[in-house]
Amino acid sequence: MSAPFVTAEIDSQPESWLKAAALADDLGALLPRAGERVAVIGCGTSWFMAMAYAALRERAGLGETDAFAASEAPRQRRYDRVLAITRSGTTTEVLDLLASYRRLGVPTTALTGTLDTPIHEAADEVVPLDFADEQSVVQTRFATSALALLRRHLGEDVAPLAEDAARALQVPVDGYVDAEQISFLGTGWTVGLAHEAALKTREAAQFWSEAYPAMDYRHGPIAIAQPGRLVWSFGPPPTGLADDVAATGAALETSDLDPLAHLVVAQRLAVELGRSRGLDVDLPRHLARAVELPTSG
Ligand code: F1P
Repeated sequence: MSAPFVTAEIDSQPESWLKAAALADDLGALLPRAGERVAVIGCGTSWFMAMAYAALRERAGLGETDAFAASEAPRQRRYDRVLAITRSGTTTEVLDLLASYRRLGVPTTALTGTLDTPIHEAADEVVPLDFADEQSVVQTRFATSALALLRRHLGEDVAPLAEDAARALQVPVDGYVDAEQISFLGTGWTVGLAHEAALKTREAAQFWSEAYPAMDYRHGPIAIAQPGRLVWSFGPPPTGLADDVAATGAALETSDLDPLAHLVVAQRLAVELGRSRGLDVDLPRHLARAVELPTSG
């Protein structure tokens, strides 16, 4: 079996994050300004990056920031700005929602992986991350590069994150390939990463995974934990959770890497799980590069 596209795309993330950070320095004026009330929207992976950024921006004290799946965003709210994340630039729900906000007079900015797609008309401002676009249907590099760009815009230094991503490419994942199930957990901005990691294993490997805010895991989902299953924490687990997981017999994965780099490890595990099942990890069943729906008119 030849190496899938997604493997090269995962491996290129350290470099791609640095390029994204440089773009934030160049085009930062197009991104949400301090104090603006912002909604961040996307679908699938892009929605999960929106969740992560919204929590980080609000934590940084830069303004109220909501995140929505594009299909669920409240179309009547007069946000100061709407930020859309879409690799393809053609996702129907995103284009549709931006048209609604245009009618309301809400300014919009899009982060996209393409140069010549409908998003360039649908959004008022576009930040193109075409260097991070991908051949695999399964998103990895575009999503994490978009988040690296946004973290840079929040004032973070991306160089140490890129170094962590390079370390993440060396972490062995074969020890987890036999896991029967994984519950991914996060806190604050890493809840979005947990959802993204779980989506990766479902897309690339048809693997049973779930995702929760770490503090909510004890409110029911822990009933799934047992020997042979794995609990994966993005960021340190809340007090007492490691003991609670140990008591179930499930294994617990934690890391001292930046959580975005820890997501790179989860991406690699998703690919290994898919390959161990003989799947085409670049082209999951029932999925296309973008969901383009007939418009209701
Ligand atoms: C987002 C998305 C992906 C998903 C699939 C279909 O598209 O939902 O998250 O993995 O490939 O598209 P986009 O709006 O970011 O292009």
